[in-house]
Amino acid sequence: MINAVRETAEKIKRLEIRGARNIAIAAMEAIDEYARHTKAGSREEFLKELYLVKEMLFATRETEPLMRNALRFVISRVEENGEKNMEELVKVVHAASKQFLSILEESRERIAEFGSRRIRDGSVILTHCHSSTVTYMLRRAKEKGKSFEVFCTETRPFLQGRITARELVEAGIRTTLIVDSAARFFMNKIDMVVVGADAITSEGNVVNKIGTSMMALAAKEARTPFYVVSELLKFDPATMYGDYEKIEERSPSEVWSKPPGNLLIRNPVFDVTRRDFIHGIICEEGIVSPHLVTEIVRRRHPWIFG
Ligand code: RI2
Repeated sequence: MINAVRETAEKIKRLEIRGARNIAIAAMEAIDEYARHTKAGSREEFLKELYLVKEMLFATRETEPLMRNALRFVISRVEENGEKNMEELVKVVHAASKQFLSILEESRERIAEFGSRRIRDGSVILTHCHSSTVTYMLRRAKEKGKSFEVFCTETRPFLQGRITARELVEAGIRTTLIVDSAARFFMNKIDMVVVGADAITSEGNVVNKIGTSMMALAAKEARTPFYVVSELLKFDPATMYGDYEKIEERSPSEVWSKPPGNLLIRNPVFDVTRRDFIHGIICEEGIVSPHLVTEIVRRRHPWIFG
């Protein structure tokens, strides 16, 4: 069964499974499936196996605190449970992974409600990359009868913006695709920028797809409100205790498959948008200031701090 986990891990690495939320869901399914097929004979052995699954999934992509929080949530339930019976322990993993998924689902629903209320009729919205949380919120606004249009960037080098474009067009939302570098050109027409997040740090900074911080700069210069749409579950507790959020850097071949020899290419996948550029984080607690995010996470999901 470890091969099934390895397969999930490979899919995450290759971006076949992508987006923080989808990655966390895949990790929950993988650990649950693994537990159900375990051959471990004792609680200790079982825990060792779960740690192995965790390490394998943690190693896939560096900037994925949602997945890390999800796996810690499940494994801590087994650690805290004195049960020695294997069947019972497997049930603990199953129940905890299901519980995490339902917390994630509930968060998305609440975000869609709060975020869709913030959208004004007739507004023009700009988004970057593909965030399933953002598109869900936009679709909710459309369902509620709000009239608005969306500009989305194509998002080099992996072009996830096309996924956003397709989803929005299918939802009947007037959508315009632009190249990333056209963001400032259109900014004066934009009423509101909304982006997703991969990580939220203890200082209220947000890590999201490369280019996000440039869009935030452009938005600030044009005095356009810039919102992050994210579950608080993407908060990284390690940043509270001194660690920096690691920024994944991927293969140069994603930028240029056959470059001239000796050319150096860099391909960081995420960047950090400082809290001063963020109007608000649209999250499961409502629309909150990034300055307060640590306390709000502590109130809503105290377990994240371990
Ligand atoms: P949801 C994506 O990263 C984007 O940066 C997006 O904003 C973020 O994940 C959150 O996506 P990648 O996995 O969790 O495509 O909202 O590198 O779907």
